Amino acid sequence: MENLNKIRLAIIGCGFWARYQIPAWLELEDVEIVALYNRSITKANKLATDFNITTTYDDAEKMFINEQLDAVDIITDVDTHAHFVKMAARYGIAVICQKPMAPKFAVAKQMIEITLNAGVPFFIHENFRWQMPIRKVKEQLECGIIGKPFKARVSYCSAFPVFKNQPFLATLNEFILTDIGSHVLDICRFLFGEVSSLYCQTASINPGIKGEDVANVFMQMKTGLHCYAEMSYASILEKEAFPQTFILIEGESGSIQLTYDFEIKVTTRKATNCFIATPVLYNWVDPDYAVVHSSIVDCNRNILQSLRDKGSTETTGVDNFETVKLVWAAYASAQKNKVINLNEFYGE
Ligand code: 89Y
Repeated sequence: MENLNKIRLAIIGCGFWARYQIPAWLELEDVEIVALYNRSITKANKLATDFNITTTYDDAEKMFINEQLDAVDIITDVDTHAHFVKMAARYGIAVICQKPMAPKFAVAKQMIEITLNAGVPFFIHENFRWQMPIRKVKEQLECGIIGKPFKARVSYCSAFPVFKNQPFLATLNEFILTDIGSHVLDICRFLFGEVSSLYCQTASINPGIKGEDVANVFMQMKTGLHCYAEMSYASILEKEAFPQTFILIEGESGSIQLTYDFEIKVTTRKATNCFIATPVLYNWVDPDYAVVHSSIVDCNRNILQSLRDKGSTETTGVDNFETVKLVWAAYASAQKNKVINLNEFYGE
């Protein structure tokens, strides 16, 4: 018998990420995927068959008209996010959208305004902060064992050929700060709070792509903590670690390090304690992306809490807009070779 209490969800976009986003939703009991949209119906039909979903569309308007929906999950390339967010707002349907929110700052701002004015709940699927090892680092930080943190490094450096699975990324004029910077800078906010100023330098190493593939961002957080976020897809290293983020936090009484293969080391003057924060390995994850794919479930669960009126969501559009601001302040800093004071830059 159909469970009428299930959240009725439609998926917009059937590309690379939908293949993981869908099984991640299906890990949660009270969600039903009622329809898939894709501009090419063949792709939608293929995914529908694989996941036993009965209804597909190649016309999104028709889907909004025909289906009784509680929410849509937009999993298209970034340049069409605004189009579908506006459509959902017009139909008064809650909307979840992949990161990065938009290809440009002004478009993201407009998406926030449109959803707020329509009174439509708007969430960003920002999953890196939901990775098990990163949640564990936060727990260690909050338990106070290292005292007040004063300095941190958050590193994401790899040479993994991401353009094979996501060819669209190679065509972006602004690449690494929008694609991975959205995640890495969000992790910095998640761990250390908001930023007061930043300085960034970028570089383009891979001649086969349009945008920059290296970015180094130095931030002063509002707490006074110094945070260095480094990201690169041009780093040919002894040990390829894609898609792991490494973290080192130094505090007045010790340090916390997240290193290869999810090992966390907590050091005080007395000792170093190590443990492994292995992500849940669902049977549908691609081993190359395991820690990311696994975090999709926790990110979705947290969004579901709001859809069910049972709690709040960390990655709302409004919250994620603070990350969007960091991305575009970083580009401005790199372009002008200047330190950007966030409040002054955004006239706040
Ligand atoms: O698009 C990116 C993401 O969200 O995680 C890794 C990725 O697939 C390539 O940088």
